Amino acid sequence: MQQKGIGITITQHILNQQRENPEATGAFTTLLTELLVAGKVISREVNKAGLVDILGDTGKINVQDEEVQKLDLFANQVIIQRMQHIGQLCCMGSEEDPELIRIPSDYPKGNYILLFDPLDGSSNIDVNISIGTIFGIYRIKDSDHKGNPTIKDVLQPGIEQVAAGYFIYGSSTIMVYTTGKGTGVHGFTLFPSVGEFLLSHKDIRIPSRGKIYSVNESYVHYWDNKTKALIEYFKTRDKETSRPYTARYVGSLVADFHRNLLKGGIFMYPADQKDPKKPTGKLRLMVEANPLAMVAREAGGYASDGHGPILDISPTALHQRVPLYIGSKEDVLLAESFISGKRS
Ligand code: P6P
Repeated sequence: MQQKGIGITITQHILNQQRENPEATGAFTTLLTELLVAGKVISREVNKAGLVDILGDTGKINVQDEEVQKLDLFANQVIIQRMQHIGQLCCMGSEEDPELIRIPSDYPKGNYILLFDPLDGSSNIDVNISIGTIFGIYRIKDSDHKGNPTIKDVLQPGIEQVAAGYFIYGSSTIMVYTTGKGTGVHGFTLFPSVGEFLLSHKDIRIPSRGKIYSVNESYVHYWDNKTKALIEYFKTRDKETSRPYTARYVGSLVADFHRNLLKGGIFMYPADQKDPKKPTGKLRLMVEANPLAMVAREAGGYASDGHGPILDISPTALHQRVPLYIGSKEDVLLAESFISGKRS
């Protein structure tokens, strides 16, 4: 009887994509392959966090004024140290670092820019809720700058990403990514016994409309009336439009996004008056919204700041925050109609 294969590894999938891309030089393949190693190392530490004393905070505060958990720091270091020596990047940007991360002078530079949130949802680390790594990859526009890139080289609209995706460290570790241009969104599950990510979710398509809404409703008194009306809409009984929706909110963006990507639904982090320093909400454009917006769009969904596509926003700062409505296209367009005032 023929031995059942282990299926397609992500490495094979990336090489297949490279073969289909005539101008591919293998640089991108090298980049993604090394990112996979970083994901495996982080996955191992996340999964044994309960056993090893790396829980709890470091006492440090990051650029977002958030307590840095030891695993945050570890994940950040793993990605930086693994990715800086492969000769494919000219710089990096991390949610944990206020400034651009330069490639040390003794390492070769490349034409790609990696922006990432090393461990999103970190407040859930010690309660064993799924957390994740989010990444977006750009190509520097002027390769003459790759020796000394500036923030201007990095602040590109999300539509310019050449790839984007995330690792979700949960009951299993799954890597979901897309290289855009209609290549689809694919998910690969890590088989620790094999040490490989194997294709488990081929060509993910998000339902055009869902039945799930995800938002932290404890902030209702910090929202404006349009936002309140939108959330009320999802809670209102209406047989014709299959409402109310079901509320699901984990408090870990990658976990909430991944569930809605597979099942359909909308995740919302509206602008709020909770923190005067963050009037446009908590989530970051460059390392959270843009990568997930590319995945959503490539899977047939949509991501908006409430007025237009996330991917069209011209960034003004590495850590700028943005309201985020992301998921099933019809649900996000409806959210946009409420927030932009076209509908009440
Ligand atoms: P709140 C985690 O800290 C995070 O950045 C996202 O993963 C998550 O969606 C959001 O914050 C939760 O924020 O304000 O609802 O606790």
